[in-house]
Amino acid sequence: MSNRRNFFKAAGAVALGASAVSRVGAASLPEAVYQSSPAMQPLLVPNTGRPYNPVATLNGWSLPWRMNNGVKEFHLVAEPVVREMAPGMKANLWGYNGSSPGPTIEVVEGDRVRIFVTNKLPEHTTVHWHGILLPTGMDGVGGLTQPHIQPGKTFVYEFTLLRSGTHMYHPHADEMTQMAMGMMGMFIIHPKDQRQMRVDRDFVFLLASYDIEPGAATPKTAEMTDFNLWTWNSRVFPGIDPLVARAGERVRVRVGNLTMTNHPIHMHGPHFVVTGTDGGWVPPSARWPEVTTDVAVGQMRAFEFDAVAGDWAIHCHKSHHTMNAMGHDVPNMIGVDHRGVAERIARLVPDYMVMGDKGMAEMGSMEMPLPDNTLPMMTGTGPFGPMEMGGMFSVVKVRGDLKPGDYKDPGPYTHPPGTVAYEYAGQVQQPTRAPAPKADGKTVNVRKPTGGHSQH
Ligand SMILES: [Cu+2]
Repeated sequence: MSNRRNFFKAAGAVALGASAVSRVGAASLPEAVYQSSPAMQPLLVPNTGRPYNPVATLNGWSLPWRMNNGVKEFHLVAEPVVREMAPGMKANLWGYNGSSPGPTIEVVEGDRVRIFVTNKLPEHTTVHWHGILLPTGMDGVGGLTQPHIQPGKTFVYEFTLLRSGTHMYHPHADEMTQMAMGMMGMFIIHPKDQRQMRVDRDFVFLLASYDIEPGAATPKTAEMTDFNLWTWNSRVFPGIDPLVARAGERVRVRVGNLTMTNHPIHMHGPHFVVTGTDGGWVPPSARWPEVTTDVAVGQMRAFEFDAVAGDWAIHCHKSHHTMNAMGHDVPNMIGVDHRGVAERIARLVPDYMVMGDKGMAEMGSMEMPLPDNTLPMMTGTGPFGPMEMGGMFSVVKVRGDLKPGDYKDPGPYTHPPGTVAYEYAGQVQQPTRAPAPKADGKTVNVRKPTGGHSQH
C-alpha cells in the first residue's frame, strides 16, 4: 500500500498537517490523511493552534488537522488495513486512516475539536472517546447515545477538551469484533501551560492482543482468553521501536490497555513514578517509586523517569506475553530422558527433533521451518546472542550523545570497560549439591491435564 498523501517525508509535512482551511475547504470534509507504514513518523509539531510538546507514537504517527474558525477539524476513516506486526508477518486488521492502531490524536486543553468519522467497514461502527469529559451525546455508544454510523456514512463529533491527560478512542459497536480486529488509537490532551507536566520525550503505545493462527493473517475475533500475539501498537518484538532518549532527559511513557487481561509493564534500570492515570495527573504527593506498574483492562498509565545510559529492557512481566505465536499445550519436558525413543521416532520421521528436555531456550537459536506469514515464538538477537523474546518487549536505549529529538535506533550500547557480566576463568571446585531423590519404583507420576491457560 502506498500513501495517498506523503505528508510526512517532506520538510513541509508539519505545515501541511496543521494548515488553515481555505474557503473552499471549509465547506468540505477535511483531508483524511493516510499512513500505512509501521515506521515511527516524525513528530507532529503544531504550527497552528496552541503550542504543545508532541508525543512519539511507537511504530505510529499523529493525525494532522485543519483549523476552521478556531475549531480543530480531524478526519478519521474506519477501514480494513494491513499491518506488518514484525518483518515476516502481516495481519489483516481493521483500523483508521491506513493503520492499526489508528493515528494518535493530539490536542490541547481548551481546544474545540470537530472530528469527522467516515465508515468504510463492512458493518456499522461508532467512536467512543475513552476517558474524555464531553456531552453524553458525543460519547459514541452505539444505540445508547447515538445511531450507529452505517457503512459509507460520515458522522461528526464535536466537543471541547476540558482537562489534559492520556486517553484512547475505540468503537462502542460490535466491540468484540472491532477491538479484536485492531480498532483503537491514543488521544492525548496536552496541558495549556507547556510548563505543566513537561518532559523531554513522551512515548505512547496501546496494548492489543490478537489470535492469529500460524500461517493465517486474520484474527479470530471470538477468542476470549487464548490470544497468541501480544502487541504494542499492533507490533511484536523484534518489530517494536526502541524508546530512544539521551542520558539525563526526563522521559514519559504512556500506555493504554485494550486487551482482555492486565499487563504488568516492567522497566529495567531507572526507577519511575506513575504520574498519570485514566482520571488525569497524579499529584506529586501521591506518587511512589516503581519498576513495574500494572495496567488493567481499559486503563491508561503514564510514568516518568530520568534517563540513565544503557540498554534497558522494557516488557510485560507475564512471561507468555513476551512470546510470539505458539502452541501452549506443551508438556514440561525438563528432565525427561528421550534417548532411545528419539532414535526410534527418527527412523519413521527423519526430521524429528527432541525439544525442551533442558528447557526451552534452544528455541531462541533454532531456525525451525515455519509456516508462511508467522514469526518464531522466541526471537531477536542482541550483541551477545539470541534474546529469546517476542510479543510485548522493547528496549529503552539511552545514550549520552544523542541530539534532542533524535529517535533513530542508536544500535547496541557500548558498555564502559569492566561493567559487563563475564565468565569466571579460575579453578572451579565441584560445589556441594543436595542429594538427588532416588526413584523407588513405587512413586506414581501424575501429569495434570493441560486445561488451556486462562490464568494469564
Ligand atoms: Cu502482558
